[in-house]
Amino acid sequence: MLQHFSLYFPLFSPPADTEQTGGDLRKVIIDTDTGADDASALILAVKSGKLDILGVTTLVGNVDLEQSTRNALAALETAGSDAPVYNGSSERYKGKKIEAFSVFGSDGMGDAGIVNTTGKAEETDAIDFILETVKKYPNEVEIIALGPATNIAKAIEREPETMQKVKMIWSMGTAGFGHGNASPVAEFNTYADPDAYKIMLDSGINITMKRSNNR
Ligand SMILES: [Ca+2]
Repeated sequence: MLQHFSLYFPLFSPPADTEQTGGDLRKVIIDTDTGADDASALILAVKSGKLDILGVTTLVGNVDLEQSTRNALAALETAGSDAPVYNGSSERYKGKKIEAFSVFGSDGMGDAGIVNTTGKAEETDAIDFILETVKKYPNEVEIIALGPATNIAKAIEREPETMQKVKMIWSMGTAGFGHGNASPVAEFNTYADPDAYKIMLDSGINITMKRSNNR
């Protein structure tokens, strides 16, 4: 069920009374179509010291899947994290191709030549990883969704009961009541795969939306 609708950013500013310490790190999966904004979020997530990043799952969105994975690996490497990265969806939930839509250059990182990672994604598929991890830590895992909801929708389709054990999905999605960035009214992550976003919203999983602060 939709718990909150919030109109502020960033994702990683917890309320003052929920600061985490020591071994009390929040278990998270970060789901990302990694362009420069998501790369910044990954670095902030690592450097916050508040999160146990169990894995990073990638998908097409701002860039294609291969570039998304490469950028995620580079961001984690830059931040000094060895969190594993898993390849996810290369097309929409219903099989249509998502046209990569980057406002950050052809590599999603400003074409600055800074993506030089030697790291590699894990062999395990992102959907398998999400489901295995939620089963391993029932009602403990939070998913930070920074891209289209395609991976999450596929996980819900495959094992809806398992996904009910996700503690919270933090979704960077929708334009709230403001202007969109993909159309005058639509925000990119919802616009890119609306069927997947609907499945996520209708799933009954606890969701907090954090709109993109575009305007
Ligand atoms: Ca994104």
